Amino acid sequence: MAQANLLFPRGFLWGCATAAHQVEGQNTNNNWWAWEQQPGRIINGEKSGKACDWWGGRWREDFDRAAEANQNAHRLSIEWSRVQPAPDRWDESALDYYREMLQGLAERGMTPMVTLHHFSEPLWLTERGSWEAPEVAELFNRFVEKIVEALGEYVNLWVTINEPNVMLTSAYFMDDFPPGKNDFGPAFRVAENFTKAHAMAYHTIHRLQVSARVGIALNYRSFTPARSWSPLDRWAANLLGSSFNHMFPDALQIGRLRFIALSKSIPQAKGTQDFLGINYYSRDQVAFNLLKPGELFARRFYLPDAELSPTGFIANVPEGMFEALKWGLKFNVPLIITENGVEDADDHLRPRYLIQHLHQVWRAVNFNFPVKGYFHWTLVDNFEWERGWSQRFGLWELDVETQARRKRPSVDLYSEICRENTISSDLVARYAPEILPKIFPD
Ligand code: IFM
Repeated sequence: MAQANLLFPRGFLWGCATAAHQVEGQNTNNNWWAWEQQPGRIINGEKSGKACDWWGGRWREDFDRAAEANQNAHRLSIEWSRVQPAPDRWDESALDYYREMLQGLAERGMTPMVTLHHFSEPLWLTERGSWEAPEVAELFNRFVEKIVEALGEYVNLWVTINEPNVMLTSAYFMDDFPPGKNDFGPAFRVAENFTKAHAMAYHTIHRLQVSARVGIALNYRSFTPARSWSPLDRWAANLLGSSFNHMFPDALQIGRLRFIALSKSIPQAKGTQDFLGINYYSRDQVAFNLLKPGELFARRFYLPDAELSPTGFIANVPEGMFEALKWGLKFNVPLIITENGVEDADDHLRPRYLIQHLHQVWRAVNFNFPVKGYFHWTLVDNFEWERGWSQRFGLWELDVETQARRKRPSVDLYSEICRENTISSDLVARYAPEILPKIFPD
C-alpha cells in the first residue's frame, strides 16, 4: 500500500486532560475526600491518597513527560478547596503553587486550558447545601473572579464546569457521586444553579479578560435505539439524549433550561459559550423499560459483540466521536475534544481506540467542522472517582505505592501523532495493523 497521511490543521491543540482531585493528592478539605471515607462508596474502599502526588511536586516530571512526548497543550483543573479553604479565607500560597504550575506549562511551550470546577468542592460549600444552595452561583463566581485575577495572565482558555450532566446524573440519579441523593426533587434546582453559575462566571471572566475563551466540557454520550423499528426504544433514546446531552449546551445557547417537562428561562446564560468542550467515550444501546422510571425508562447496554475495555466500562465505538462533533455543529462555536480515552492497564485496546477516535476527528476536520484540539484522558493513571484505582486511563502507568511511572506503548504512538500533526499509514501499520485497511482503504 502506498504511504498516506491524514493531516490535522496547523495550530491544532494536542494534549492530555487531568483534574485536581484525581492527580494532586491529599485534597483533604473537599467533598470527595469525605465521600471516600464513607464505607461502600468507592470500589474496594480505595482512597485518592497521594493520587499522582502533583501537590508534592511530581507535576514537574509529568509535564516533562508530556512535553517530551510532543504535546503542545494541557488541560488541568484548580481545586477550589485549596484556594478558598474557608468561606472567608483565600490561601495565597495555593495560588502561588498553581501559578508555578502554569508557568511550568508556559516554559515547556504548552498551552493551558483551565477547568474551574471538576467534580470536587470545598467542604464548607457542602455544609451549606452544595449545588442546591441558593447562593452557590454567587459563591462560585467569587472563586472564579479570584482565580482569573491571580492566574489570568497565563490562561485564556477556560472551562467553567466539567461535565455538569455527569455530576447531575451521578449525584442525583445514580448514587455514585456525593451527595448521593437518588432524588429527582432537587435535581432541576441543581441544573439551574450550574447554568446560572456558568453564566455568571462567563461574564466575570470576560469582564476581566478580553481575550478569554470560555465554555463547558460536556460528556457527550451516543444513545442508539436498541431496535430501530421500535418507537418506544426511539422515544427512550431521544429522552436520554435531550436530557443528558442537549440540556446544558442548549441552555447556554438559548437562555432556557429544559429538562423533561420542566423549563426555566435563564436569560443571562444566552450566548455564553465561546467553544464547546466535548468529552466523548462511548455509545449505549437503549431499550425502553417501563420498570425503570428513575433511569428515564431506559435500559442501557453495549452490543453483545462490542469491543470492551478490561472492566467493561467502555465500548469502543469511534463513530460516536464523529456523531458528537456533528451534533456540536449546531451550536455554531469552535469545538474542542476536552476528553477522550479508555481504561486499559495492558494497553491492548488503547492504540486502536486512540487511532480510530482520532481518525473520526480527522474526518470531521475534513468536513470543515471547526475542531480546534484534542485532549486525551489521561496522562498518568489517576484516581477514577467511585471506581477508585480499578481503572487505568493513563498513557503512563502509575504504581500508586511507589509513585513510579512506566510508559505504555500508546505514549510513543500519541507522541508521533502530536509531533507530525498527522496520522500516517506507517504509524497505523506499526501500532494497530488490524485496522489499517479500514483507515487507509486501497
Ligand atoms: O475520570 C473522568 C473525568 O474526571 C471526567 N470524565 C470521564 C473520566 C473517565 O472516567
